[in-house]
Amino acid sequence: MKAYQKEFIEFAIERGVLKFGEFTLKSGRTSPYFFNAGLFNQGADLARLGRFYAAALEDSGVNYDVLFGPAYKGIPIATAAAIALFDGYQKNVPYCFNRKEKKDHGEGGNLVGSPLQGKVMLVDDVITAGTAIRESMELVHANGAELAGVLIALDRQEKGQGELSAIQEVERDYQAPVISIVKLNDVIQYISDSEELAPYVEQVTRYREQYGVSA
Ligand code: OMP
Repeated sequence: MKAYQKEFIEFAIERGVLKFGEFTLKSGRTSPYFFNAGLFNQGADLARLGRFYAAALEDSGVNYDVLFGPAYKGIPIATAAAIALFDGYQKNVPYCFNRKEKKDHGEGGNLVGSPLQGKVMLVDDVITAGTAIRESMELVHANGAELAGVLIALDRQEKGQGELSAIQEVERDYQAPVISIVKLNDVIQYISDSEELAPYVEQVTRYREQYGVSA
């Protein structure tokens, strides 16, 4: 685990974003941990969050033309990442986002910001079963753009519809990498090393045995 990844887990725990207990997921699975990116809800959080996304993106070496933040949670994340790429790496990257409600007056359409074209880096919070990503892909394709990659905070490393992880399915179906700041394996390593959180290791490991993938 790299230093920025450990710092990110610490940051998420400190802000109550990464929690341990019992949670029901969108997929119906009962999970011993949950990542609620909505609790990064202050200016300082957003500034730090943007720097972590930018670091993971730079670390990946993947090329892209535009950042796309799907409504709603992807919007502040893509915005913060674009600012951090400029501040930290002198990269002036175009970004755009969609509105969920289609506008029928003014400029029309449901995209805001830079045109959604070329190689798109889709920026979001978490992928579990991949449903949210598939919805966004319809927009990317409808605009004649292609997917450069998907950038998320946490890869839960869970099975999707079959034996592959939702992320492996996305990579297979769209031929593009999924980049994450941290993965479940990093979280397990982190809590194993923490006196306070070590009691959760067993439940989280059991969950990984039931729903996880090895890769
Ligand atoms: P999928 O659309 O199944 O990939 O799930 C992604 C969504 O699940 C996220 O956008 C959240 O709404 C929600 N989620 C989290 O935010 N954090 C988690 O740790 C787990 C989930 C989830 O419900 O699976």
